[in-house]
Amino acid sequence: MAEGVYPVPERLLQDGQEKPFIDSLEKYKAMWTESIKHPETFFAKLAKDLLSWSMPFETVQNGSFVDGNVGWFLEGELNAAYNCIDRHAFQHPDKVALIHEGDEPDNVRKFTYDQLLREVCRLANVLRSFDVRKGDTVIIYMPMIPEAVFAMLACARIGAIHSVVFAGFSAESLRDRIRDCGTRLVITADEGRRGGRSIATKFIVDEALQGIDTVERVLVCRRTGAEVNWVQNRDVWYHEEILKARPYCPPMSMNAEDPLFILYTSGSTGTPKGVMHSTAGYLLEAAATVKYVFDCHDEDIFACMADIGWITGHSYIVYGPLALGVTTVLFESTPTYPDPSRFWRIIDQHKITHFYTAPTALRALRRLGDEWVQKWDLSTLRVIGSVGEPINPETWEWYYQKVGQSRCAVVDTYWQTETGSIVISPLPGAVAMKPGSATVPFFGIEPVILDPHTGERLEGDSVSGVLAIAKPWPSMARTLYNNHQRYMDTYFNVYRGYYFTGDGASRDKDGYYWIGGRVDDVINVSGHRLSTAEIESALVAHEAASEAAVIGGHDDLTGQSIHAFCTLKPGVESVEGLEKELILHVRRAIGPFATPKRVYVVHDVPKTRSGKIMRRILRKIVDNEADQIGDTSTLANPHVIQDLIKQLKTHIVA
Ligand code: 7RM
Repeated sequence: MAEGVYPVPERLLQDGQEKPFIDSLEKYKAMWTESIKHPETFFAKLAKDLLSWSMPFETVQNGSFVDGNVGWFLEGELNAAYNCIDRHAFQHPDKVALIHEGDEPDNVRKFTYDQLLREVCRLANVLRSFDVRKGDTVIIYMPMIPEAVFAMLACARIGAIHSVVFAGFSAESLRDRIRDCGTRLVITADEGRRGGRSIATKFIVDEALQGIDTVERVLVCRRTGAEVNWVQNRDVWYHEEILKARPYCPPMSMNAEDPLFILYTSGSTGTPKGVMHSTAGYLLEAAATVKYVFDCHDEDIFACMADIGWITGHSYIVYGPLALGVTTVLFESTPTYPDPSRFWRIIDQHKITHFYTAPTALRALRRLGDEWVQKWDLSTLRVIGSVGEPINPETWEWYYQKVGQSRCAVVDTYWQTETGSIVISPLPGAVAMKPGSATVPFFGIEPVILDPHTGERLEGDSVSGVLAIAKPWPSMARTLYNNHQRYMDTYFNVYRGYYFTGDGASRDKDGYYWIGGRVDDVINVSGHRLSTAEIESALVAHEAASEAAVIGGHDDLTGQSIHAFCTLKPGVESVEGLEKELILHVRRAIGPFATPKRVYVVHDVPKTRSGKIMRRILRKIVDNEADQIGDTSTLANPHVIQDLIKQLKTHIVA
C-alpha cells in the first residue's frame, strides 16, 4: 500500500463477522459502472429490493437537468412511513426501532417497531383531526425527543410535507420559514434540554408567530413540564390529543414524486432556500447509502449524532435506518455533557456498530485528551463516519486510531442538503481510505471537475476545479419550494447540463476526490451551513450599521468562523462595546450557532470600482495572509487595506 493509504480493515473481512455487501474493489467498480451505463435497470432493481410499493412503477427515470423536470419511478406509489415502520412491525414487532438517549445519561427511552407504529398512527390521526391534508406543510420545531421523529413520520403517513426547523434557530428565522411555506400547523415542545440547560422552545414559537396569520394550531409536546404561555383556541397539548386518537391510521398511498419534505438551507443570498425532496427517490437512496456506504446489516445499531433539523438527521437518524428496519439512536445532548466521554459511553452502553458525527466535534474532543475515549468498550464498532466539512488528516488519524482502534472503516461522506444522500464516500469493505479524501462516487453518481471559468470538463487524473454532477440521481432535490426559477439558476444554469455543487474539488491519480471548500458565499461553521448574505442582512438591520461584509476565516476548531466587517451610519460614533453588541445582535437574529467570532467596526471595506465588496481580500487579512493579496489596482480604495491590517492587528493582540 502506498503511504497515506489505509487498506480495507481486515476485521470487516474476517469470518464470524457480517460479510460486507460489497467486499472488493472489483465488485464496487462493476456495480458503479453498471449504475452509470444502465441507471434504469440498476435503480429499478434497487427500488424493488429496498422499498415496498403499493403500486409498481413503470418509468424508471424521466426528465433532464436542462429542463429541470427530473422524476424517478413515475407511476409508482408508496408511503414512506409504511416503508419505515409497518413492514418491519409486521415482521419483527419487538425489535427496537428507536433508542432515545436523553440529555441526562441513563435517561433512555426505547421504542420497538410495534410501538413506533402506534405512536406515529396516533399522531397522524391527531393531525387529521386538525384537518391537515395531503400536500399541506407542517413546521416541526422541536428538541431531539422521540416525538419529533413521530411528527416527521406522522406527516409522511398522511402525505403532509414536513419542514423541520433546527431548534437552534431564532424566532425571526423560524418566522421567515413559517411565512415562506404558509403552514397552518406548528408542532413544538414546552422546552428543550441540552447540556443540562433548558431552552425556551415554546416561547420562541410564540414570538415567531407574532404577525403570522396562517397558523391555526400549535401542538405542544411536554418535555420538561415548565409553565408556558398559552394561546386559547390555538395551542393544544400533544399528550391530551394523543389520548383521543385511534392507534391505527392507514398510510396514504403517495406518488413516487409527491414531496416528502422541505428543508430550508442557506444559499448565496439572504433568503433561505426550501429544498424539496421527493418520496421514492429520496427514501430509496437514504436506505441504499445506509446499506452500502455504512455496510449496515439487520442487527446493527446505527448512531448518527446530527440534529434532525439538518439533512443528516433526516437521512441518517430517521429515514435511512428505519427504511432498512435497523435500530437507530436519537441523541438529545452534547458531546461534552456531562463530560467529554459522552459519545464513547453511549457506544459502550448501547453496543453501537455504526457511529456518525462531524469533524468539528472530533476536533474538540481530541483536544480534551485521549483519556476520555480509552476507558470505554468500543469493540462493537465496525464503521465510523464523518460528515459536514472536510476532515483534516490529523483528526482522521485520531478518529481511526482512538475511536476505531485501527480496526474500523472510516467513511468520509461528502453530500449536501440538495443531494439528499451521500454522493462521494468509501465503501467499508471495498475502497481503501486516504485521510482527507471522500474517495469515490456512490452508485449512479458521475462526478465531474469543471474549469471554473470556461465550464469545460477536465478529464483525466490530477485535476482541480469546481465539483459538478453529470447525471440525475434518485435522491436529488426536485425544486426549491415556490421558487423553481431559483432552483434552476442556482444548480443548473451555472454550468449548463450539470448539477453545480458550489464546492471546489480535485481528483487525484487514483481517481479519488478531495473536496476543498465552497466557492460561493456560503460558509461552514462546525458543519453548519450559513450564507454570508444572511448574516450581513442581520447586521445591517442594526440601527448603527451601514454596511457589512462577512467572511469565513480559518479556524482550527470549527473549520471556519464568522468574521464581520461593519461600517457605521453617517454621524454614528463607534462606542466601547458596540462590537460586542453587534455580535449579540446577529446571535439573536439568526441563532446561537451563527454567532460571529469577531465583528470589526471599520471606516471602509475594499471595493471594486463597481462597488462590489472584495471579500477575498478581507479573507486574506483575517487569515494573516495579507502578503498574498496580489494586485489591488482594480480597487476603488486600495489604501483601506493597510488601515484594516493595522486595525485587525491591534484587535488580535487585545
Ligand atoms: C451533509 C451536509 C453541504 C456542504 C457541502 C460541503 C460541505 C459536507 C463534506 C463536506 C468536505 C465532506 N449538508 N461538506 N460533507 N466537505 N467533505 N465529507 O453537510 O447542505 O448542510 O452542507 O458541506 O461544502 O457543499 S449541508
